[in-house]
Amino acid sequence: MNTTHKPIALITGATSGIGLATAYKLSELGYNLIITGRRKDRIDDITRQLISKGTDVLPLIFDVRDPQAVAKSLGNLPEPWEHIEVLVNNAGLAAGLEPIQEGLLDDWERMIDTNIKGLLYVTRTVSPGMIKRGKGHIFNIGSIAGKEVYPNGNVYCATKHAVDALSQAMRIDMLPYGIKVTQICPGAVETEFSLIRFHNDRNKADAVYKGFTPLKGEDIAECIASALTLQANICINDMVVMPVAQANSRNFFKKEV
Ligand code: NDP
Ligand code: 8X3
Repeated sequence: MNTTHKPIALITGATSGIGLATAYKLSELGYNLIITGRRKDRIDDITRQLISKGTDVLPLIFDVRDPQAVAKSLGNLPEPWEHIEVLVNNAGLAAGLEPIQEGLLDDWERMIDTNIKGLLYVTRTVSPGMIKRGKGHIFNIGSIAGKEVYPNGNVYCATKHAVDALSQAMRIDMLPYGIKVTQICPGAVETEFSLIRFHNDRNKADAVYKGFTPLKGEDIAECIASALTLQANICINDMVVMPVAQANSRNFFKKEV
């Protein structure tokens, strides 16, 4: 229930990693939160914790790949939850790391449907309210994989290049309404990302972060907060954020482990 007159932020994929850290950061900044994800147990637990910090929370369980579920969950929000000022399009994943000729169709569908179509469904539902109120800030979580391609990154890189293109495009569309669009493009962030990419192979996932200090979800939440708290006349369009030990998607400085 939203009982206080705090601004409202919606974060997709708040059950883990970057989305979870962003929920806590925006709670600290004084936002009431709509948090989403598919794992109800986690959403319930996070909701309890945020409420104990004085944040009002509307927890919503749905799959961003399902346009009907997105419309049902976000299309008719009760007052005052419909007054979303900040949208963080974060829900996303990589599945698989194979050359194109060996890729699994199911992995491809999941990435395309979540990273591109899910982001579109949510934005299509939420942005008209921002336009009506003449106020809003949309964050799209892209990736260094949306700026470069790397071996076997094929479809994941394509989805994040699409996020890059959509961020530029929606910035143009939102221009007359004063709505900011910021794309955040992280390098390696240690979350559940690699575990999902490698289909729950813990050894492969852990190996990704060996020999250097990756970013944490909290680091990306700080970047979102820094763009969000600038003066009204400033918009950070694009932020590429790397661990110090990572120059680009392929060049890491790793210590022997
Ligand atoms: P996590 O796997 O830790 O978190 C992913 C979040 O997305 C979870 O909350 C998950 O919730 C949600 N999600 C995934 N699929 C769906 C779906 N179909 N419907 C609804 N929610 C979904 O990964 P990260 O925090 O690392 O990833 C967040 C974003 O950051 C992604 O877009 C990713 O591509 C991007 N990114 C990550 C980087 C990294 O190195 N970690 C680097 C660059 C970008 P649930 O399972 O409960 O539905
Ligand atoms: C996640 C970072 O380099 O694994 O988007 O694609 S990377």
